Amino acid sequence: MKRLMSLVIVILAVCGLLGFSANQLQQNDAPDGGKKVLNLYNWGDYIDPALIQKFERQTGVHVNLETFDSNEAMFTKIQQGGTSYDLAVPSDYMIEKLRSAHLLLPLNQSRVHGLSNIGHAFLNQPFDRNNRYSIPYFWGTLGIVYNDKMVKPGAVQHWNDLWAKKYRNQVMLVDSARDVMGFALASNHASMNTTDPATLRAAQRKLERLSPNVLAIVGDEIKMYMAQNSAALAVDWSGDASEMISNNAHLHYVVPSEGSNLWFDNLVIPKTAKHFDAIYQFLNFMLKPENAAQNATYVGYATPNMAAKKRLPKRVRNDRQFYPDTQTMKHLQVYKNLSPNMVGLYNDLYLEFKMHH
Ligand code: N2P
Repeated sequence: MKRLMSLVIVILAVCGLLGFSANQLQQNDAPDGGKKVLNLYNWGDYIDPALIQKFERQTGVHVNLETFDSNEAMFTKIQQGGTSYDLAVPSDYMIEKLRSAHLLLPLNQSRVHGLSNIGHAFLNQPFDRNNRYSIPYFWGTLGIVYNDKMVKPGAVQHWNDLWAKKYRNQVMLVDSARDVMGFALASNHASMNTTDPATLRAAQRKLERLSPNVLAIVGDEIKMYMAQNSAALAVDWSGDASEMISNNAHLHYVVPSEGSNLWFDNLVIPKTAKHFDAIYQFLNFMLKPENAAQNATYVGYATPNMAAKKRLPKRVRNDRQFYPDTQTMKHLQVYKNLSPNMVGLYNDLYLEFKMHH
């Protein structure tokens, strides 16, 4: 009986061990029922679908792509933890916020190959020193798109120009609290990172006065509307502008000289990540110059990958609108990670404007 008992114990122990190592395997390689997968959480229209297919063919990893349209929406989803994303693409200030909320895993630097392709200016940034958590993906600015069928070239140079009476129902805005509050602040020559409630309220009141000119506040559809000549003006990000321009030669992009936002979107590993082999395969795939160049050509945003940039046509890589020089970059402002109270105020004021509109 005693022998039988010990046999049972040994069998149970072996089963336990097997179960445990299967679990371990799942954590490291996550076969997910034999299928290798990568759960990618990205902005809409922010990766060439052909590249995803190429990655899947090369690695046998199936990519599940889910998209978001604002940093704030992405943060909430990651915080809720309902979906285990393996990689996400937040901007600068949001990387800091995710990190301080303990929602990111540090990178295993020894598994990352090709970081030397990234330009120095994009590494070791204040929002992530030594790139402990993030790998640069794209970067860009916020600015004004105008259609020369309706706006005289040179007539729109400053944020304040958007308020001109003649543009009634002619302005489209990209739906992003920080960016809309941001350009209203910049139009008042205030910091886009202000934490002064009175300054913020003044910017909000000014936005209310823009309402008669605002035709719509929209997401990625903004590119389609502008390409179809549906509005004279739009406030949007540089790469969206470049995509629109490639579809409609009447469109142009201006970054107001009194100030605008400069942003950096980086790949990070959310805490809930599971598929580590796939994660590093994907990071290394995207760091390859030929892949980063193909992606930049498709999405229209500026690549921080210098080896990839060299492969782009001269007219693209020398285009100062989409690759501003360091001098211009100095006049631009990177968003700071503000306190939850401040973020709340920015959002409330923005929602008030949206509601009245
Ligand atoms: C792409 C959105 C670009 C992200 N649709 C701007 N940070």
